[in-house]
Amino acid sequence: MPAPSRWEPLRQQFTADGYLALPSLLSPKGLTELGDEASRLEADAVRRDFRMPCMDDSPRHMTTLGGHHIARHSPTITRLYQDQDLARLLGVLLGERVVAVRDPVERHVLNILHQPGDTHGAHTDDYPLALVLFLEAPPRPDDGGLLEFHPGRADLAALDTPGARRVHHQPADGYLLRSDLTAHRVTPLARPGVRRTVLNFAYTTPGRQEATTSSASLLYT
Ligand SMILES: O=C(O)CCC(=O)C(=O)O
Ligand SMILES: [Fe+2]
Repeated sequence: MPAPSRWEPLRQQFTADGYLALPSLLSPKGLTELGDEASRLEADAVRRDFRMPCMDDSPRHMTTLGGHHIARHSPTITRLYQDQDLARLLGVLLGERVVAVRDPVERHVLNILHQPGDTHGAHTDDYPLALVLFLEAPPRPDDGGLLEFHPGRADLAALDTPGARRVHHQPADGYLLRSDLTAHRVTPLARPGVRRTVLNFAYTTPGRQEATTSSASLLYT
């Protein structure tokens, strides 16, 4: 029998929770490079303030930039998204082969919360895996900007029931989310002067390339 992979405990944890923290995923150099890219791209990002009809009218107060724009203006981010070693590792953690999302809009996006009350309201994603990379984050948990999710529940109401979890992240952290089956949202920023900037890389499994909702086109085009 082959020795169990050293990733096996993490795979099990990810399967159980639908969430896996990846603290200090980015090196200091990686954080600086991606942070510079994000600052440059932010000039073209678009302010969004609306409720998402297909997600129980949950609020979106944030500034976003879709993957089609990122692909045109950031070879660095595109290259990182397509890194084969990264896709292989995500496949080990999911327990299935992982491939890039074909849709240029949703495959990699930039989400910026920068005003008090800014929030990315409750939803599930179209594709099974979200790898979220933190470029900026509020310093303290009571500053808001927490990821909130409910393991094993895709219904958005579950976010307000016992068992929902809230997690604070720092710049350079990442996390992996089983984002199609796990209801999630980002809590509102609680005070002026704090910012939260993430890159979200969406991945899928072979043969699953259809978006299931119109939410990405409403938020990113
Ligand atoms: O910003 C986050 O932590 C979550 C991002 C997210 O859920 C998304 O982009 O679909
Ligand atoms: Fe999401």
